[in-house]
Amino acid sequence: MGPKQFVDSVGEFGRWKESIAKELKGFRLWLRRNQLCTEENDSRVSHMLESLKAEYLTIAFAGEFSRGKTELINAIFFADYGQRILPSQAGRTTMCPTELLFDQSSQTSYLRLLPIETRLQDVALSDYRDMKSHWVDIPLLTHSPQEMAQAMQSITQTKSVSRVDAIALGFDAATLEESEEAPDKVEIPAWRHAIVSFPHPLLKQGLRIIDTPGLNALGSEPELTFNLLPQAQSVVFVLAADAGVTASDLQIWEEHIEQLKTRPNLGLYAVLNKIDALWDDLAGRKKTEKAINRVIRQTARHLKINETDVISVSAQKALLGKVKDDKALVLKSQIDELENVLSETILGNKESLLWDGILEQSTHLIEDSKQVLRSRKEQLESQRGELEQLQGNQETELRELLDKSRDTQEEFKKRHLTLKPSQRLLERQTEILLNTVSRKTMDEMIQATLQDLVNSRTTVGMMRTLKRFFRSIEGMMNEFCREAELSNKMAESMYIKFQRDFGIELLSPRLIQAKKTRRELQHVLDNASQLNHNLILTLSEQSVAVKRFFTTTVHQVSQFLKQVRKELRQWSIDVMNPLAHQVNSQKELMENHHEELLSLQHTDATIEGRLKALNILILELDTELVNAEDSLKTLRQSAPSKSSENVVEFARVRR
Ligand SMILES: Nc1nc2c(ncn2[C@@H]2O[C@H](COP(=O)(O)OP(=O)(O)OP(=O)(O)O)[C@@H](O)[C@H]2O)c(=O)[nH]1
Ligand SMILES: [Mg+2]
Repeated sequence: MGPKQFVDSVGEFGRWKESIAKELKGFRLWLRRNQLCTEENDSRVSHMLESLKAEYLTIAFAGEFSRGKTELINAIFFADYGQRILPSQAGRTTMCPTELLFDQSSQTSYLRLLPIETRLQDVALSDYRDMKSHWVDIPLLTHSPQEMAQAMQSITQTKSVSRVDAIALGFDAATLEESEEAPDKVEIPAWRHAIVSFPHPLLKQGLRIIDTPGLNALGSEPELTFNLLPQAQSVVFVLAADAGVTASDLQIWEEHIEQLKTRPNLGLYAVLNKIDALWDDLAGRKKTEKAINRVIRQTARHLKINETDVISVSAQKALLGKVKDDKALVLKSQIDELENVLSETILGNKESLLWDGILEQSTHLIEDSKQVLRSRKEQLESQRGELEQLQGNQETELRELLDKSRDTQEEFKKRHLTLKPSQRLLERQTEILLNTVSRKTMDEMIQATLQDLVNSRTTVGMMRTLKRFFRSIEGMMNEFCREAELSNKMAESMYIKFQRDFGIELLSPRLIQAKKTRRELQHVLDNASQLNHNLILTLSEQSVAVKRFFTTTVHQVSQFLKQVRKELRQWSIDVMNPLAHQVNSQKELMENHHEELLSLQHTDATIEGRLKALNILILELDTELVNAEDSLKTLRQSAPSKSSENVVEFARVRR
């Protein structure tokens, strides 16, 4: 129990990933051994291996300012440094969203800051990630906690600008604070986003922590609500026990957090921090407990969640207790419960998400490969059958057999040619399908909308334009579904024709799940509408709000479609591949066999010799089929451990 628990489960996650990687690498060797490691197969395995490496486990902290988000992060993750690493103090402290992670591609630790002025550009936050030149890098000296903490102070930096400039940058006029230096200026955060990379053991295992500032930071950076929070495995909404649920807590909850409840695989928790404010040594333990429970009940009622989803804790005492090694204080802070819940949901969800993707892909790959081997075996058996019949009268029959083998090869070549047109047809259909969701289609929609946005003078007009934009996306998806259905039909009939013409069994082709794609995009749009609604409510400068919202939505949809196009291209390869593999494999066997027959005629090689060789080949194939089956079985058995099944159960109860 205790802090070790979290470290342990993250470590387990790392080991689990390693064991899957090992199995996949073994399978790649199997593919090579059986001449099945085509470029596509090889890149699929590599892709799976990479996805294992890159996956982050993300916990995001959100809530009004001064509730203790940053203190909680210090207590859970950085107590070992013996001091506060992230700046946490009374009043507004964290000024920009801060990501803590371990960047494998960087040799050194860093604090990377994105200037607030980048908000003036119509570039989404996530696109800035790859543009290093826009960020300011501060090296981190990780051996010295003091210097680390010192560097982190940048996260609290602000600057003075005019009110007009602040509004143009997307800040809400109502919440702007007057600058102390000049009365006509206001104080705004100096940075838009911060990324901290350093080799903390948990971060090295793939954990990513997101700290967000309070005070409407979520409102002025739509991408946070839209992108960063929903991607997390756990979102922790922090409240303070001494304040209870205030109006501004509730506003943040309703506008940015509550909607996450519907997201599958996301653990959402309310944390009631600062319970030490309710500790009352004079009144005794029982009374204190009662007081805490009362606040928990109120919190649950206000947020409309279960009482069991409210976790009470004292971040400050937890940090103090850990630093001073005061076990009783750590226990009293109740930090253990929060750590347990986080480690269980976050790891369980991540494992199963990652797992679904890998299991699906590797099952395809293994089943396809097995099918090729099975056909190979069939052909070898039929060759063996023919040779066995031959064993009596060699001469004449051998000649007949040679003629037959030549004919079969000719026939095979001819059939192969007839396959081309239907392949080309499917390729063309894939192009048409890709076109329905192309960048160009999207660009045209964006341009039209932008034009209308500029022309419309009222918010109502702008909203109407946005609605039209949403409708045109729906239209695009309908078209996409129609074409996808056609593509699926073509793939199916191509497979049927192939099996009939070649007499080779195939697994049924993978189909495009167009309806699922449409549903997913709808989800993206629903979230967007919700956000739009909230933005219009919060930001006083509505034209700025609408424009920012539009940029973010467009970015989301574009990213989504990019992924769809990528999947479609993969689909087309996946559908064609088995045919090519089968044809090549059969062709090679036929040629081989023909040569062997020729050598029976001209050399002193014997039928018995050839039969023996065939038998060995068949046996080898049997072994390799068993090996493939074993690979698949091992992979299936590596499914997220029992503990994560409990987590699913647990999460269901908690919701
Ligand atoms: N008594 C008490 N004070 C706490 C506790 N946790 C945090 N605080 C104090 O509350 C103040 C605010 O804490 P922060 O961690 O900076 O709060 P935050 O939510 O990160 O605030 P912003 O960064 O401004 O959004 C600090 O002075 C902390 O020391 C706690 O459990 N008990
Ligand atoms: Mg903070």
